[in-house]
Amino acid sequence: MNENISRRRLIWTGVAAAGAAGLGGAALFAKRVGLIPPDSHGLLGVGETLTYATQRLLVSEKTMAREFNRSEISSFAPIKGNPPENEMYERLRAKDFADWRLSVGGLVSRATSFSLDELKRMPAENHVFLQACEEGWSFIAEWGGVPLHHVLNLVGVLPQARYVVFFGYDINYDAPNARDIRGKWNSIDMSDAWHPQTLLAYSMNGLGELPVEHGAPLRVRVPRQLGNKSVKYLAKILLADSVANIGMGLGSGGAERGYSWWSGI
Ligand SMILES: Nc1nc2c(c(=O)[nH]1)N[C@H]1C(S)=C(S)[C@@H](COP(=O)(O)O)O[C@H]1N2
Ligand SMILES: [Mo]
Repeated sequence: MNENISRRRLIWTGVAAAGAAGLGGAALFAKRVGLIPPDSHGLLGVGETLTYATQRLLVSEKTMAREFNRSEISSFAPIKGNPPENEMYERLRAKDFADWRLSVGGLVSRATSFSLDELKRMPAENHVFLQACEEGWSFIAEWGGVPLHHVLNLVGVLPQARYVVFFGYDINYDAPNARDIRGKWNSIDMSDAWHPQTLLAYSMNGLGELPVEHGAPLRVRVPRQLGNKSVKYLAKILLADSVANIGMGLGSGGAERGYSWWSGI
């Protein structure tokens, strides 16, 4: 048995034993070993913790999301969320996003901003994934872009980083106080952040660009989570050791509206 597996087994036994002693005990144990999601307080939180801890322990960190053939691409791609209605975005869009930049900062060695051209010159990949919304619909589409891990390596992620947080132009991403941020922001843990299939996508279904409604000029695609993690119209990516001071501190705008932060599929 390799070390990793035996550690997993040990931790899992601990969670199960703590579970037998009461749900609160399981949550406490999960917290000690770093398996606690950000929306884990209150009664609902105990369940959220067990779901997250169970998935993270039982599913290998590098489990691949299913990939489809191009022939399976859906003829219709539903849309959830309107393009940003603000002057800043309109101005960027009017110039085909030539002046748009993605800023990547927080717990990194070199905070950097990237133009769309710079991102397009990085190693590109195409993936055909299913995107499923928490509302019950789904579609298959091809996404082209640069793997998030490539950009993370360029900026140099500091060891304290535990979350990658995504902000789009349809919210107040540059609020002076991060606690005031509201709307469709989201965050993932480092397992999803380093995952080989997590993509910063600037192209859809072979178009060479993203249709505005699907998140132009750049969105993230997190293929092992529901669609809400795949934040569109990206403005800013933040590496953080905690999400407690962002918005209401639950790790995503969705969690503030009663959805689970963890949206594994
Ligand atoms: N910035 C931003 N990102 C977003 C949303 C949004 O409204 N704004 N909607 C989310 C939800 S709930 C889903 S299901 C997917 C939908 O992506 P699509 O419109 O390309 O189908 O985008 C996600 N990313
Ligand atoms: Mo969604």
